[in-house]
Amino acid sequence: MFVLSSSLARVLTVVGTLLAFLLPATSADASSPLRTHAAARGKFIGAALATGPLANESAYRTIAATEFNQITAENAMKWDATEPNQNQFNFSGADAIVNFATQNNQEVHGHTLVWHSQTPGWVQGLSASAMRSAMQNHISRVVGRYADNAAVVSWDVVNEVFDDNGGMRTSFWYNTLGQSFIADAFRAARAADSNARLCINDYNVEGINAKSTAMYNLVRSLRQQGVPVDCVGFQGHLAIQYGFPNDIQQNLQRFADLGVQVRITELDVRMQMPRDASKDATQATYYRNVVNACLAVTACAGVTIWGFTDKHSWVPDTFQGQGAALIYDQNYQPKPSYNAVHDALAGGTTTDNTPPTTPGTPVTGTVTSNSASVTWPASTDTGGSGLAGYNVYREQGATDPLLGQSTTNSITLTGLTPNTQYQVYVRARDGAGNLSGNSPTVAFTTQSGPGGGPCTATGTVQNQWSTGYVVQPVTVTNTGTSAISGWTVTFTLPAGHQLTGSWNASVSVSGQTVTARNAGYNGNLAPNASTSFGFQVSRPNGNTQTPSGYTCA
Ligand code: 9MR
Repeated sequence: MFVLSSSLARVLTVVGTLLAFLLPATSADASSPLRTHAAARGKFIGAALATGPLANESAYRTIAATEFNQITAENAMKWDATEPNQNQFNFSGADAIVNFATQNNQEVHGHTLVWHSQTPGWVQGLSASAMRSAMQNHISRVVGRYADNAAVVSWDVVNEVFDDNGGMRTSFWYNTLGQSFIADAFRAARAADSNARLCINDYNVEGINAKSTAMYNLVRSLRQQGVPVDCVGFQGHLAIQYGFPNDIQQNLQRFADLGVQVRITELDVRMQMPRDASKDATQATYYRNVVNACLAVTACAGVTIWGFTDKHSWVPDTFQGQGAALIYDQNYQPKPSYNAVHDALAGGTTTDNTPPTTPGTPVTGTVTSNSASVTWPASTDTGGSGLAGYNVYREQGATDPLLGQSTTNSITLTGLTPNTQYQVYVRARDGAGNLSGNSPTVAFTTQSGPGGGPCTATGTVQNQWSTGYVVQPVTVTNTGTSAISGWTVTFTLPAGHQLTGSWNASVSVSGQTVTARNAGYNGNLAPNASTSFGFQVSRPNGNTQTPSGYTCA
């Protein structure tokens, strides 16, 4: 009888798993999730997961399962979680992550075995020989637990062993054991799992600099000594205010040329809050560039994002005033950075010709003399580039002016003309510039405002007799290029003349100066439009003078 050796069985299982996630279940199209596109390119796209939201939030689980084919435990496999007291192991969180990944056909990267942070005090106080034994025991137990698990394929064996200048970090590991703890840790991991890919991981090593060069020299030297370093992890905690490491591809390639696998292990791109469209766009470019760098390097296995939703991210807790570092917002809506990752993985070969759905009927909120808030049922976009925002137009016949743009399904329109009726409608636009159909319109009228504008007034004497006269019409014309919503005409009565009546205006007299303001119904004048009012005056018998000095404002 032919019996598979356990290690051969394991290899076959691993191969099967790899094929399952590398081969797309369906061919990728614009609406496919990230993992489908990544698999089609032979890469993984991953996310670090936290056990709390994984247990408690279905939106978190759904996106984690749907979009990613690789998972890293954000905290659950660290020493303080797995061995809080010496030889008392707790794998509840780690198992939850591994089980989730197994159910969803995802590979797991173990993070992390030997680190200066999140390591219990009992380890830090040990003597050199006890610390070395404790480290080897920890690695053996943690790696050993998942050695036969097909989902768990790689480990961060040592994490962040360099300082930022390229020297060795003077951690308790280094201070107690010297640099030898690194090689010992890799050997212990290999002994615990002969198949897992063993990585060294660090931050600020994405570009070519003193720290990444120190890492490069260490990896080369360890491999020359036969230490089983298979892989280098570049964390990728970036910030848009500090610039992009433009030599990232070149850097990945120089490590690849040492014969190791490379991977982006903890990508996030933070910004100074608050978010805005321009920062989002810069962030999206950073994400796109990182993914493209990995795609361009054959030995780059994939990209893991450090979380996926801004709802759960380490950034705001660590960097005051910064955040929004991930590809979904707090409400699990994909951001421009999601589209950037998606489009990069899709190879830019997908062209989005599908416009978003037409927005629903808008409704108005607060309307003032020069502003109006408008809200509408949102659109969706399935074309791949994602919903970018909305344009709000005024219905005006042949060419409808654009009144404003919004990235959300509401807007406060400003700069409106007082006492004016507007009919507005909304069109959604996607990241590729496709515009949806027009929503139904909503009508509103702005309130009366102070009005005013360039205008002229001319009075015509219609009828006169020896003791009086009628001026009709006093023609008021809007001579400006925009509508006005009110006017004030002043003129002077000759000495001894008295106003005895007026119509179509609200008139007051001070000395011989008459001030006529528009009535409620004739204040609005479009450019070049006119209206009129009239008045009657009595004068001394035989006086033939009439008013003069008509001015309009
Ligand atoms: O995201 C992790 C956060 O929840 C923890 O509080 C923190 C503790 O140090 O570790 C964070 O993850 C780190 C990762 O393990 C190693 N590289 C840097 C990550 C961000 O600090």
